[in-house]
Amino acid sequence: MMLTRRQALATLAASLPSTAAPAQPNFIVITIDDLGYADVQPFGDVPYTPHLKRMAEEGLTFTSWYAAPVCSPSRSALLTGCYPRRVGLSFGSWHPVLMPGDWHGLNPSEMTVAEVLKARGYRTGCIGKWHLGDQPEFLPTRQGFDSYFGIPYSNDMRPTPKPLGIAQRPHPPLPMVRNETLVHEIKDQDFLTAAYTAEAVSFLKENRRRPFFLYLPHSMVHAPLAAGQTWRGKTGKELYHDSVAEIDWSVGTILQTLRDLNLDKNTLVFFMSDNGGTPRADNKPLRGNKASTWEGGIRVPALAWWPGTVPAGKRSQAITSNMDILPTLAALAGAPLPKVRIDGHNLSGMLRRPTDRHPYDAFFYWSANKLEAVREGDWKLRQGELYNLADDIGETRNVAAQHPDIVKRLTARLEAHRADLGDGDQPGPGVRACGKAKGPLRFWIGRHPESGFPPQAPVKDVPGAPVD
Ligand SMILES: [Ca+2]
Repeated sequence: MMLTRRQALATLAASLPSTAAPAQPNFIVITIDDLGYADVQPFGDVPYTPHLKRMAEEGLTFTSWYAAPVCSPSRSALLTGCYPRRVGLSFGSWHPVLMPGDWHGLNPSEMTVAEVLKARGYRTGCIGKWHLGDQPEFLPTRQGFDSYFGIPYSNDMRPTPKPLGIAQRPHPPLPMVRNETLVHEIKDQDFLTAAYTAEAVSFLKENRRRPFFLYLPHSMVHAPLAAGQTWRGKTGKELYHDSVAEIDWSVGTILQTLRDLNLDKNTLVFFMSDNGGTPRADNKPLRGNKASTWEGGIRVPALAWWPGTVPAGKRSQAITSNMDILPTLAALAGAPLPKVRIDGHNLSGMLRRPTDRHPYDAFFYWSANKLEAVREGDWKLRQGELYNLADDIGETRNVAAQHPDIVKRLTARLEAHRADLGDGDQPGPGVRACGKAKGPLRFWIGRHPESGFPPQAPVKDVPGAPVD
């Protein structure tokens, strides 16, 4: 019997194992700004995050997922697969994170995960907070994203009655940008989470018939806090929790859209925070908050969901990180890695067969330009103090005196990392330069104060001033 080409292909398709993952799965990475470790289920015992609870029940929960202590470094790690220090973004041009009108940004020569996937034919979209440079050459549309909608930096970088806040100088009005065009001056942020969610749903519907990568970095739950009218008062607690509940709704809406479009079996979704929670968050049982290298500053809630491929209801204690996104998605898409050195690991095997085996021999904690800590297995050496995170997740008992051999080994780890990336003001040979804008520098709204920029006297370590 002669088969037509179509029949032959249908026969071949039918003979393939039905459990095989699709050749080019879709990817969604959702990050929440400043979400604390126990602010959502299954990490914390709260009643108002049912969608994340279900996502965890249907997917994989990472209990030792690491980001970076603050926004811009964390985002650089996620998009490049590198320690922020390696790509020159462990610190901004004069502040721990990038500012409006900043002359620094993620170097356009870095290959982002969006560029890796775009080269494999993926449609790529970024919706939300960018924060890797707001000058034209640094925008998402110049870093591999076909489309962008959102605020190009942090939602607190706006005019305030007392402009002596985080930046020690006034900010321009907060812009909403579509691709490379200003579309709106944001005054009230209550609409933000709903607007990003609606954009994401549109993106999924538009691209349902081709492989896509959606990066959705929410602006919430970073202060100034906001929530849509239907969410205000919903939890019976402070606005912060209402905002968390709305984020949960957003995640639920995205997963339901995938089910409705029959894309759920063909789409890997990651959920995580971009750094530890602020004092307003619940970071239990971790010590410390955002901007520190205690676990509470950098270890974040994270989930992976891909029904039929990622087994349901599993947990992993393995050391995993934002830096793993690029190598993992590249592997799943069959895309080559960037030619430069990266630090993340391919988790595609672990997604199918969850394990507690650490992909990292050692994981390093940078606080801005300072290398402050290293973790190897259950051991963490921080500023000369040794903690066993398996026995003492809250980092309450320094056991350095009892384990000089382990202190010595982890100190050697730190020295090896220093030999690669340097420390403080001394970059090592493995550091690549961040991007520097050619200028003239601009604000999205209003005139850039060229005369005062970059500031003659860098502002550092303002006592009491929140970072980011
Ligand atoms: Ca953040």
